[in-house]
Amino acid sequence: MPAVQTQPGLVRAVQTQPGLVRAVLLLAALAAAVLLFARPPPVWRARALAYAPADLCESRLKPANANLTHPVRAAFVVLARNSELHTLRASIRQLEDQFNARHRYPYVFLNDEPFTAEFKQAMEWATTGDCHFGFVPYEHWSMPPWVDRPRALWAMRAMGATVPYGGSESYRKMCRFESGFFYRHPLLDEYDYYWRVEPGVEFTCAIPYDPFKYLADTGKLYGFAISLREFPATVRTLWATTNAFRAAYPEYIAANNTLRWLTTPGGEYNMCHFWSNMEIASLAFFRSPEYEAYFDFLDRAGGFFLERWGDAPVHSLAVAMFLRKSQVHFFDIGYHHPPFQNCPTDPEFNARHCFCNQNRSAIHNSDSCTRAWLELGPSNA
Ligand SMILES: Nc1nc2c(ncn2[C@@H]2O[C@H](COP(=O)(O)OP(=O)(O)OP(=O)(O)O)[C@@H](O)[C@H]2O)c(=O)[nH]1
Ligand SMILES: [Mg+2]
Repeated sequence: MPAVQTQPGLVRAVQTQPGLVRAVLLLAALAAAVLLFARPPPVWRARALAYAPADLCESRLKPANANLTHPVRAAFVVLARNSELHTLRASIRQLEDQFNARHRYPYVFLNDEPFTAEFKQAMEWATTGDCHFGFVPYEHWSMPPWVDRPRALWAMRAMGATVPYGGSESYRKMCRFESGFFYRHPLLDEYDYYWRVEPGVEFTCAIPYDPFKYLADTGKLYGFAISLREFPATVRTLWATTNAFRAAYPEYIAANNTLRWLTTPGGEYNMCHFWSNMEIASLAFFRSPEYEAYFDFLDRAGGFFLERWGDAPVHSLAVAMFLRKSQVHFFDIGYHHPPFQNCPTDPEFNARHCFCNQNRSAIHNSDSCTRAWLELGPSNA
């Protein structure tokens, strides 16, 4: 029959040998299902891999620290690449000599790739505190699926070399991680305070007291050494998004907040931020419902990738919204993250305990916001 001859081959086959074809189709469907669930897309796979026990804690505890108890549950937190071993070791040697050899606070090292045995051994030897090495899971180190990736790549190309790391996707992943995920890493669960340390920084004075204990004793929640102004191109819509957050969650904004420190007379963001590469802070602050709601709100807006929102302005805006001035402390310690530094103001302390030049301190720079912070005065404390 002509009608049968013009039918597509599959239909014809179903009609002539229905049992066989149905079996083949069933097998194909089964194979597709197996493939789909055995090889889920990257985010799902990462969730299964996240925090594999072997990555969590590979440290051998230093025998001398077996019975050591600290006044505060605190740790240094270092995000670093294996390739930064030598610059990091130099920073840690200074931190140990100026402070930690007398306290032996532990270290948590985090990386989006597994640390090498060489890196771990070098850190164990450079430090007096116990070392813990952690892996950052994929979902904490990636562009989230709701961000328009072609638009983000276009934005990166457009920003390119106009600002530092303007064209870098990995820098954006780092900023997102330092904004919203470092404090959720299970290796930090046993700590209440953290001190962020980066490869290549210098500690240029003795630190004759315990900054962790200082925060705990005074009830302060956030400490910084340097403040600066952000590159406006990196945060074009951060202030508008923050204002949208404030409108959505008015109950989270502290009555006597310090938003006035980072706003212009016209009510815009003045770009001031605490330089987050050196912050000593309460982890409870970051784990609070208000901070997490703020980070999630920003993350949904996509600005970590569609622009280049830095963790420093994000932390600072959160501090300004959620804390009172009396809960924030300027640590006048000797600290150098090129190209800026803080060198203590007290001349005698400086002469006795430092190798920095006070004239070079960032506080004298017109881009510093530290004087403005100190001059906010106790009125809203
Ligand atoms: N594991 C890992 N760590 C990174 C990566 N990118 C940056 N970091 C770490 O994140 C922190 C901030 O990165 P930096 O390159 O120092 O960024 P920055 O302080 O804004 O700029 P510079 O210090 O001037 O380069 C440092 O502790 C780096 O070691 C990365 O791709 N992988
Ligand atoms: Mg740095």
